[in-house]
Amino acid sequence: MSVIELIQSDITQLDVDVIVNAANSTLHGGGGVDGAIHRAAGPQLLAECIKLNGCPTGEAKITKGFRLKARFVIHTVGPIWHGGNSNESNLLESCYRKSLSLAVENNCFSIAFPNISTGVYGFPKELAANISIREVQTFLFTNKSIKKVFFCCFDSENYFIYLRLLNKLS
Ligand code: AR6
Repeated sequence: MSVIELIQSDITQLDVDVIVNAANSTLHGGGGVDGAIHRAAGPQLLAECIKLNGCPTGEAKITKGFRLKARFVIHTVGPIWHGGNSNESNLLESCYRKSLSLAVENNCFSIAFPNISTGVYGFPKELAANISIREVQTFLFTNKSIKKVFFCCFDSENYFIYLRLLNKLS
Protein backbone atom coordinates (compact mmCIF):
# COMPACT_ATOMS: atom_id res chain seq x y z
CA MET A 1 0.00 0.00 0.00
CA SER A 2 1.40 3.35 -1.01
CA VAL A 3 1.92 5.99 1.66
CA ILE A 4 1.18 8.79 -0.81
CA GLU A 5 -2.28 8.94 -2.30
CA LEU A 6 -3.86 11.35 -4.76
CA ILE A 7 -7.49 12.25 -4.33
CA GLN A 8 -9.90 14.69 -5.97
CA SER A 9 -12.12 16.01 -3.21
CA ASP A 10 -13.08 18.88 -0.98
CA ILE A 11 -10.43 18.62 1.73
CA THR A 12 -12.96 19.49 4.45
CA GLN A 13 -14.70 16.15 3.88
CA LEU A 14 -11.68 13.93 4.49
CA ASP A 15 -11.50 11.49 7.37
CA VAL A 16 -7.84 11.94 8.27
CA ASP A 17 -6.01 12.93 11.44
CA VAL A 18 -5.11 16.36 10.12
CA ILE A 19 -5.86 18.55 7.13
CA VAL A 20 -3.57 21.39 6.08
CA ASN A 21 -4.98 24.83 5.48
CA ALA A 22 -3.42 27.27 2.98
CA ALA A 23 -3.93 30.27 5.24
CA ASN A 24 -2.73 33.87 5.29
CA SER A 25 -0.44 35.32 7.94
CA THR A 26 -3.27 36.73 10.05
CA LEU A 27 -4.82 33.25 10.46
CA HIS A 28 -8.17 35.04 10.56
CA GLY A 29 -9.66 33.14 7.62
CA GLY A 30 -10.09 34.09 4.00
CA GLY A 31 -11.27 32.65 0.70
CA GLY A 32 -10.35 29.45 -1.14
CA VAL A 33 -9.55 26.41 0.93
CA ASP A 34 -9.17 28.60 4.04
CA GLY A 35 -12.76 29.81 3.75
CA ALA A 36 -14.03 26.29 3.12
CA ILE A 37 -12.22 24.94 6.19
CA HIS A 38 -13.52 27.70 8.46
CA ARG A 39 -17.08 27.21 7.21
CA ALA A 40 -16.94 23.46 7.74
CA ALA A 41 -15.16 23.59 11.12
CA GLY A 42 -17.45 26.27 12.55
CA PRO A 43 -16.79 29.50 14.48
CA GLN A 44 -14.73 27.87 17.22
CA LEU A 45 -11.93 27.48 14.70
CA LEU A 46 -11.64 31.24 14.19
CA ALA A 47 -11.72 31.77 17.95
CA GLU A 48 -8.75 29.40 18.39
CA CYS A 49 -6.91 30.90 15.40
CA ILE A 50 -7.19 34.43 16.80
CA LYS A 51 -5.31 33.28 19.92
CA LEU A 52 -2.34 32.15 17.80
CA ASN A 53 -1.25 35.72 16.93
CA GLY A 54 -0.71 35.03 13.26
CA CYS A 55 1.89 32.97 11.46
CA PRO A 56 4.84 34.02 9.27
CA THR A 57 5.12 32.81 5.68
CA GLY A 58 6.70 29.36 5.50
CA GLU A 59 5.67 28.48 9.06
CA ALA A 60 2.79 26.38 10.41
CA LYS A 61 0.54 26.33 13.47
CA ILE A 62 -1.97 23.74 14.65
CA THR A 63 -5.52 23.92 15.99
CA LYS A 64 -8.25 21.45 16.72
CA GLY A 65 -10.59 20.46 13.87
CA PHE A 66 -13.88 21.19 15.71
CA ARG A 67 -16.76 20.12 13.42
CA LEU A 68 -14.45 18.55 10.86
CA LYS A 69 -13.83 14.82 10.74
CA ALA A 70 -10.15 15.68 10.97
CA ARG A 71 -8.94 15.94 14.57
CA PHE A 72 -6.62 18.83 13.73
CA VAL A 73 -6.03 21.59 11.22
CA ILE A 74 -2.50 22.71 10.45
CA HIS A 75 -2.51 26.29 9.19
CA THR A 76 0.46 27.08 7.01
CA VAL A 77 1.15 30.28 5.13
CA GLY A 78 2.42 29.77 1.62
CA PRO A 79 4.36 32.41 -0.30
CA ILE A 80 2.69 34.84 -2.68
CA TRP A 81 4.17 34.30 -6.15
CA HIS A 82 6.20 37.34 -7.23
CA GLY A 83 7.82 35.79 -10.30
CA GLY A 84 10.11 33.24 -8.67
CA ASN A 85 13.04 35.33 -7.42
CA SER A 86 11.67 36.13 -3.98
CA ASN A 87 12.51 32.88 -2.19
CA GLU A 88 9.09 31.48 -3.09
CA SER A 89 10.25 27.87 -3.60
CA ASN A 90 12.17 27.69 -0.31
CA LEU A 91 9.21 29.13 1.56
CA LEU A 92 6.83 26.64 -0.02
CA GLU A 93 9.18 23.75 0.84
CA SER A 94 9.24 25.01 4.39
CA CYS A 95 5.41 24.91 4.56
CA TYR A 96 5.44 21.17 3.81
CA ARG A 97 8.33 20.37 6.15
CA LYS A 98 6.90 22.37 9.07
CA SER A 99 3.42 20.93 8.55
CA LEU A 100 4.69 17.36 8.52
CA SER A 101 6.80 17.95 11.63
CA LEU A 102 3.81 19.41 13.48
CA ALA A 103 1.71 16.44 12.44
CA VAL A 104 4.28 14.03 13.87
CA GLU A 105 4.56 16.03 17.11
CA ASN A 106 0.80 15.71 17.50
CA ASN A 107 0.69 11.96 16.86
CA CYS A 108 -1.03 12.25 13.51
CA PHE A 109 -0.70 9.27 11.19
CA SER A 110 -2.65 10.59 8.21
CA ILE A 111 -2.49 14.06 6.69
CA ALA A 112 -4.01 15.78 3.66
CA PHE A 113 -2.52 18.73 1.76
CA PRO A 114 -4.11 21.07 -0.77
CA ASN A 115 -1.78 22.48 -3.44
CA ILE A 116 -0.63 25.36 -1.22
CA SER A 117 -0.21 28.84 -2.76
CA THR A 118 -1.59 27.87 -6.17
CA GLY A 119 -4.93 29.67 -5.88
CA VAL A 120 -5.14 33.29 -4.76
CA TYR A 121 -1.34 33.39 -4.17
CA GLY A 122 -0.60 32.57 -7.82
CA PHE A 123 2.22 30.02 -7.47
CA PRO A 124 2.55 28.00 -10.72
CA LYS A 125 0.62 24.79 -10.12
CA GLU A 126 3.05 22.30 -11.60
CA LEU A 127 6.08 23.79 -9.89
CA ALA A 128 4.20 23.80 -6.58
CA ALA A 129 3.08 20.20 -7.05
CA ASN A 130 6.65 19.13 -7.78
CA ILE A 131 7.87 20.86 -4.64
CA SER A 132 5.14 19.29 -2.52
CA ILE A 133 5.86 15.77 -3.78
CA ARG A 134 9.61 16.16 -3.29
CA GLU A 135 9.27 17.53 0.24
CA VAL A 136 6.79 14.86 1.31
CA GLN A 137 8.96 12.07 -0.10
CA THR A 138 12.08 13.44 1.56
CA PHE A 139 10.28 13.68 4.87
CA LEU A 140 8.82 10.18 4.63
CA PHE A 141 12.23 8.77 3.84
CA THR A 142 13.54 9.61 7.30
CA ASN A 143 10.31 9.71 9.28
CA LYS A 144 8.26 6.54 9.37
CA SER A 145 5.49 7.55 11.76
CA ILE A 146 3.24 9.10 9.10
CA LYS A 147 1.34 6.31 7.39
CA LYS A 148 -0.67 8.19 4.80
CA VAL A 149 -0.26 11.48 2.96
CA PHE A 150 -3.05 12.64 0.68
CA PHE A 151 -2.57 15.23 -2.02
CA CYS A 152 -6.10 16.55 -2.17
CA CYS A 153 -7.03 18.38 -5.36
CA PHE A 154 -10.26 20.27 -5.61
CA ASP A 155 -10.11 20.88 -9.34
CA SER A 156 -9.31 18.57 -12.25
CA GLU A 157 -6.38 20.66 -13.48
CA ASN A 158 -4.45 20.11 -10.26
CA TYR A 159 -5.56 16.49 -10.07
CA PHE A 160 -4.14 15.70 -13.51
CA ILE A 161 -0.90 17.58 -12.77
CA TYR A 162 -0.35 15.43 -9.66
CA LEU A 163 -1.42 12.27 -11.47
CA ARG A 164 1.20 12.81 -14.16
CA LEU A 165 3.96 13.73 -11.70
CA LEU A 166 3.23 10.82 -9.36
CA ASN A 167 2.98 8.33 -12.25
CA LYS A 168 6.43 9.40 -13.42
CA LEU A 169 7.81 8.33 -10.06
CA SER A 170 6.21 4.91 -9.85
N1 AR6 B 1 -10.35 21.43 -0.88
C1 AR6 B 1 -9.13 21.22 -1.42
N2 AR6 B 1 -8.47 22.17 -2.14
C2 AR6 B 1 -9.10 23.36 -2.30
C3 AR6 B 1 -10.37 23.66 -1.77
C4 AR6 B 1 -11.00 22.63 -1.01
N3 AR6 B 1 -12.19 22.81 -0.45
N4 AR6 B 1 -10.69 24.93 -2.11
C5 AR6 B 1 -9.67 25.40 -2.86
N5 AR6 B 1 -8.72 24.45 -2.98
P1 AR6 B 1 -6.16 28.96 -2.19
P2 AR6 B 1 -3.48 30.06 -1.64
C6 AR6 B 1 -7.41 24.52 -3.67
O1 AR6 B 1 -6.53 30.14 -3.01
O2 AR6 B 1 -3.21 30.18 -3.09
C7 AR6 B 1 -7.08 32.50 1.12
O3 AR6 B 1 -7.93 33.60 1.02
C8 AR6 B 1 -7.26 25.49 -4.82
O4 AR6 B 1 -7.78 24.92 -6.01
O5 AR6 B 1 -7.16 28.42 -1.25
O6 AR6 B 1 -2.43 29.44 -0.75
C9 AR6 B 1 -6.16 32.59 2.34
O7 AR6 B 1 -6.78 33.22 3.43
C10 AR6 B 1 -5.74 25.63 -4.88
O8 AR6 B 1 -5.18 24.55 -5.62
O9 AR6 B 1 -4.84 29.28 -1.29
C11 AR6 B 1 -5.01 33.38 1.83
O10 AR6 B 1 -5.27 34.77 1.88
C12 AR6 B 1 -5.31 25.46 -3.42
O11 AR6 B 1 -6.45 24.96 -2.72
C13 AR6 B 1 -4.90 32.96 0.38
O12 AR6 B 1 -6.20 32.49 0.01
C14 AR6 B 1 -4.83 26.73 -2.76
O13 AR6 B 1 -5.66 27.83 -3.18
C15 AR6 B 1 -3.96 31.80 0.23
O14 AR6 B 1 -3.79 31.53 -1.13
